[in-house]
Amino acid sequence: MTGNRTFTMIKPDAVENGHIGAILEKITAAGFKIVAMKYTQLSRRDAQEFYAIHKERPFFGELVEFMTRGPIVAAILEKDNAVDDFRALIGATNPAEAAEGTIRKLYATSIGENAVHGSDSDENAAIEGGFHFSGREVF
Ligand code: RTP
Ligand code: MG
Repeated sequence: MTGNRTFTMIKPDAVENGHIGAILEKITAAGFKIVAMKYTQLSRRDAQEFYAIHKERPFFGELVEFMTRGPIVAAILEKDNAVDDFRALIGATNPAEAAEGTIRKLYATSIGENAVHGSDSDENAAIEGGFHFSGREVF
């Protein structure tokens, strides 16, 4: 059992393809409560910092280009076991390997452009939420 919050982004591909509403519906139908949310666009510096853990990976440049090319929806979600349950809801990084009914299976187009982000640990959920939201923006 992990903590009760996770952080997500609806990535630029899913925003461009008109999937914000459907993805938020899946998230709330799965029992997550939205405790913070904003429509925003990452700067190059934001994306480089957010994905710093991947900076040596061959896809890092592509990832920064992708994540900055248009607006995203950023949100903090609350539910028991939030991190693990949300990663189950979004499915595998590569949509071709994602389980039926998962958000990536339904809305992602490729391993790079995979519709949504989900924190991978309680510690990162707190860091990532703090990166996007001040205390006054979390309810
Ligand atoms: P995320 O952090 O976005 O929730 O995704 P994840 O944990 O499932 O995957 P991660 O390994 O953390 O990778 C972060 C993001 O980098 C892009 N990526 N591209 N071209 C590639 O081979 C590749 N591999 C990863 C994806 O946008 C992935 O979500
Ligand atoms: Mg990750």
